[in-house]
Amino acid sequence: MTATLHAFAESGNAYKCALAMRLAGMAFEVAFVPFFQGGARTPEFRALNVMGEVPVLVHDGRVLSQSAVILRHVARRTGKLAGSDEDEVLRWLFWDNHKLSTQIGTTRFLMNFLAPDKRPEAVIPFQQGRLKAAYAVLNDHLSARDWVEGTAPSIADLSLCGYLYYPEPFGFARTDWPAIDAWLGRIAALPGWAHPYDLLPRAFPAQGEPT
Ligand SMILES: N[C@@H](CCC(=O)N[C@@H](CS)C(=O)NCC(=O)O)C(=O)O
Repeated sequence: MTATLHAFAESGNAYKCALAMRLAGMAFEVAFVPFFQGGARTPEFRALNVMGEVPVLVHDGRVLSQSAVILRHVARRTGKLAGSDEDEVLRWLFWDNHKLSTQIGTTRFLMNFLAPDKRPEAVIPFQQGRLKAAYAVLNDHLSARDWVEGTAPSIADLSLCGYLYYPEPFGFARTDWPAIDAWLGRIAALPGWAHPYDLLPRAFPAQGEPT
């Protein structure tokens, strides 16, 4: 049965799952979640994921949430992108969830998607400071290697890169982090790679684009 990803393009957590399925050649369709209209807070969505979080993957009678769990499911089902050391892959998935993707998601939300009068201005530089330390860790790790784990792209790479292709500002410039920049280029060169805004339906279409 074809998998259904409940998603919207501005979600880096949804993007990393969509990208993994695309690169692994796993067919999926998208159920758009109108997140900014409360689409992850409805009783119907809570019945899928009590956490009220996007993404959710429905596949073969299973309902999976948490991008790391979905990524692992894709790797297991397709036999691709699993990496060579399961513990090391898991280690980076946890680190990404704790120190990178979640922090970027919050910072980018505050800076771009929240009404300016509701923005907690003091929080943003604090978050950006924490993120700078995380970019340094990732940049150091990638300075002597092509991929986060092993010698081929894995779900660890896809989890970590999930928020780093977006155009909205959140305090990250690829040019400041040469090893991250080169690695993002390597991922974007993989056959089938697509930018988040070309892979999933957007909540905020760019000005002038059809909705
Ligand atoms: N650790 C989760 C994070 C998921 C997450 O925070 N998703 C955002 C959208 S990108 C969300 O649904 N946020 C709603 C909330 O925090 O209540 C994952 O990796 O899937």
